[in-house]
Amino acid sequence: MTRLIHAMQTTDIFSSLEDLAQTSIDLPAGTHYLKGFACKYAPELIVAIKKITTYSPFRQIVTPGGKKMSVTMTNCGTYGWISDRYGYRYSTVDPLSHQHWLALPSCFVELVNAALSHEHLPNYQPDACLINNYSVGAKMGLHQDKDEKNFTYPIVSVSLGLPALFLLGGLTRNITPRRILLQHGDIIILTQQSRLRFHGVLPIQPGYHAELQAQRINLTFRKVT
Ligand code: MD3
Ligand code: FE
Repeated sequence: MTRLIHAMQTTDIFSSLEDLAQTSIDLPAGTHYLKGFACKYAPELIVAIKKITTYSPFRQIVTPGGKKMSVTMTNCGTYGWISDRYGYRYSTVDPLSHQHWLALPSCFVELVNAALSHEHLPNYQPDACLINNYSVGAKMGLHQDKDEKNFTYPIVSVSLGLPALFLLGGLTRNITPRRILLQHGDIIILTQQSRLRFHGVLPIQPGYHAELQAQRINLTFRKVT
């Protein structure tokens, strides 16, 4: 019932039918899609994000190839994901401030643990949270997440604000990705056979969200070490 109401309130470019279909679509093994799971946590998450971005502001990332990403990023937790001309890596220190990242807020940890429990997945304590900020038009090209030491820990992703079409590909780049609509409050968990899938995000379409205005924020939780 909650899902239906959620879908009917959708006033973006995606049709309610496509949205409803995706709540029952069969996802590949190791992909868990929790529609709207984080909605009730969102106000608290957004307050915490404001505190984190005041301390470590969103910044544009340069890839080792010298290209600027359209997504701006920051981090909290023991490890933050960073990139510069020397490559991608995790660092305990914010390269802008030379200070450690802020600790994971308790509401972040509680949400991750609630989502993992809901899916009957083993609990773990994330040591990294990458916070991606998408303005209208921002996108993320197909890539794999391979900078972590142990791929047996799931990645938990929380979407807030404007919707996005998420691309979930295969274990090689040549496989046509499927498109999954990620809306405010949706959680996707990637584990086992899906952990190393290629994935990306199509350009964010113009829109307005009551809590985040013309912005999409994605929280990605990981265990790095
Ligand atoms: C599928 N972020 O930060 S989150 C990233 O919406 C990243 O900001 C996207 O890809 C975003 O690296 C997607 C969902 C996600 C995260 C990790 C994955 C999907 C994944 C790892 C393997 C397969
Ligand atoms: Fe990724």
